[in-house]
Amino acid sequence: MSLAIVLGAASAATVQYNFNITWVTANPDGLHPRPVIGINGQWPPPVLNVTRGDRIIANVYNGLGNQTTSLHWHGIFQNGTTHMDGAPAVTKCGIAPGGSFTYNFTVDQAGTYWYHSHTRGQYPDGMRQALIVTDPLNPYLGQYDEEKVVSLSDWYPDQMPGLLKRFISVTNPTGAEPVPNSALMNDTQNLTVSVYPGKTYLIRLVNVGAFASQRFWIEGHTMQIVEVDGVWTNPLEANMLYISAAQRYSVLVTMKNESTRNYPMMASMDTDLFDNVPTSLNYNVTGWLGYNDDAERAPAASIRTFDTADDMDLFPTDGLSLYPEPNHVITLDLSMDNLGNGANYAFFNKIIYISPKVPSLYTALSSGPAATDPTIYGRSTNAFIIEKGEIVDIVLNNDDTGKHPFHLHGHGFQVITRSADNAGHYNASDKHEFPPFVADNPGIWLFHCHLEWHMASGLAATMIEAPLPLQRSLVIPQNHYQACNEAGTPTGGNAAGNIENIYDLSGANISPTPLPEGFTARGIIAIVFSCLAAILGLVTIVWYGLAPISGQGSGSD
Ligand SMILES: *[C@@H]1O[C@H](CO)[C@@H](O)[C@H](O)[C@H]1NC(C)=O
Ligand SMILES: *[C@@H]1O[C@H](CO)[C@@H](O)[C@H](O)[C@H]1NC(C)=O
Ligand SMILES: *[C@@H]1O[C@H](CO)[C@@H](O)[C@H](O)[C@H]1NC(C)=O
Ligand SMILES: *[C@@H]1O[C@H](CO)[C@@H](O)[C@H](O)[C@H]1NC(C)=O
Ligand SMILES: *[C@@H]1O[C@H](CO)[C@@H](O)[C@H](O)[C@H]1NC(C)=O
Ligand SMILES: *[C@@H]1O[C@H](CO)[C@@H](O)[C@H](O)[C@H]1NC(C)=O
Ligand SMILES: [Cu+2]
Repeated sequence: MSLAIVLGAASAATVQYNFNITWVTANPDGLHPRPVIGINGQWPPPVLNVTRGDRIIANVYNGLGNQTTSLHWHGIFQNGTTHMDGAPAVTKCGIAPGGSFTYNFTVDQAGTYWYHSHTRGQYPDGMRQALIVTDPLNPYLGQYDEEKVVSLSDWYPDQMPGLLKRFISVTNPTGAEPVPNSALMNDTQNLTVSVYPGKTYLIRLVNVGAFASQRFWIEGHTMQIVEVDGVWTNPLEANMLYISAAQRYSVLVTMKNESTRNYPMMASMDTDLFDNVPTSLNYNVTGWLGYNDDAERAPAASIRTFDTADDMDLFPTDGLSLYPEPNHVITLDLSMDNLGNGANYAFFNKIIYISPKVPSLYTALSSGPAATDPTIYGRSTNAFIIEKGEIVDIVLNNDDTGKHPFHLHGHGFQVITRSADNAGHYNASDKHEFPPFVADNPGIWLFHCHLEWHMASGLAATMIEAPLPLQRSLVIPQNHYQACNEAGTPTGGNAAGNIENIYDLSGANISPTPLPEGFTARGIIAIVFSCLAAILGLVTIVWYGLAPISGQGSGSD
């Protein structure tokens, strides 16, 4: 073991990337060519491969022209480098069009990760791809022949800015999320993954989608789950996986000994999340394990019930024991509701996240002793101060009817138990039903729903971890401040950018006002729909009125 550690350390390298982020055209589902965000003229963006211990230096140039951008390294803890986490308004400024930014950090973890834009609504427009960190101490080394990386995703025909405008709008008072047009497997459909009989593969699966959870299975083959979200697990046999947006699994799959046929490999989006399922929607995507180029690639057999493995049954191979009793409990009640503008939003404790004028990290660094007062970060960042070394429990009470996959930057958590559906709020006299983590990583870390729609409608909170030690240890490189200047973002003061009086939050970005007293969401819905009906009625009349008069044809079907 010590030899492996020495070898691991000896092989630590600096891996440099030069990324020019630009619009390119792609048509991964074969339905509509559309502008997507690519890297160096390429889409899909490249899968990145590094080894544990490596330093990544990514020089990013924003060549989009019309949007700011950013890169977040999803699942990488950024221990000691919170400023490289890539979340605009949290730990840095967005990279303005024509601007550049250098990410520089070491990766002291291994497993299946991904990188994506963390700018509002941007990753579903294409800026997302797998990041694989090879482990010199891989417990499964020698038990497989080769690795394969396969991403899963939902796909929209339209660009996010327009979709977001319609989603968070008085015309969508129920907050119905846009339903994707297609499912993708490795950013295409009808993918063939060439395999050799008798071999065992480690397949790394990443759901890089905006919204849909995916079920994944391979006909005629069972899988052994060996990794979830960067944590090696004891093998768990599974016929089918359930992979939420942003989640990752690695599975070992042993091939058959004969190569007479090819086997469908399926992903199916969980339509429970969709408010309506258009009849034209193919929510499945098929690929194949390709044993034989001359054999047919038959369609998948239809499955009646989805029997997915439960990630609560997974155990880490490192045997990490349960953290001790918490010293800090953060309770977050999740709800969906309308605000005074009639649009539907997502709340933690009745607060929707709104980006502050100053990135929260720069507020922490520039506010001296006041950095431990959550109010200076602005009410709408939903800030929680965490002290160094605390064991923190997050109690998440889901008062919404939907499922939400949560992501915490900077930490992994121990998920101890999960309540049954509709079990109500956590009851403190029941034991542990919430994920603890150890505050061993000073930084500013977002905790948010990874459904991009809900992130945009406010479902996020900010963990301000050990701000005073951070003030002593962190040095922000000059090019980070330059990015702020290019984006016109202030780099000091409270959430409102006030420096003189750090407690004066006048001018801060604030949430829309609540619904007027006595006004209910139901009322808004009724008004909106009667208005819509009236408008539709008028449009129909006008349309008929404008139609040329002809003997036959129009309206016959
Ligand atoms: C995949 O195959 C199906 C069935 O032949 C076809 O309808 C679909 O357009 C194909 N997708 C792509 C991206 O080529
Ligand atoms: C990356 O960070 C390391 C450690 O702080 C520093 O020594 C190095 O000069 C940095 N490299 C670049 C290109 O910024
Ligand atoms: C999936 O796509 C990525 C990027 O395009 C590629 O590197 C990888 O090899 C593909 N995986 C398979 C199994 O074809
Ligand atoms: C394939 O052949 C190997 C070696 O003969 C054997 O150990 C294994 O059980 C066979 N696998 C299957 C699925 O039959
Ligand atoms: C998708 O796959 C499932 C599982 O096989 C099947 O029940 C369903 O009918 C398929 N849906 C479509 C639209 O093909
Ligand atoms: C919490 O659980 C205890 C013990 O089971 C029970 O007595 C109590 O009524 C519960 N409280 C709530 C608010 O449900
Ligand atoms: Cu959500």
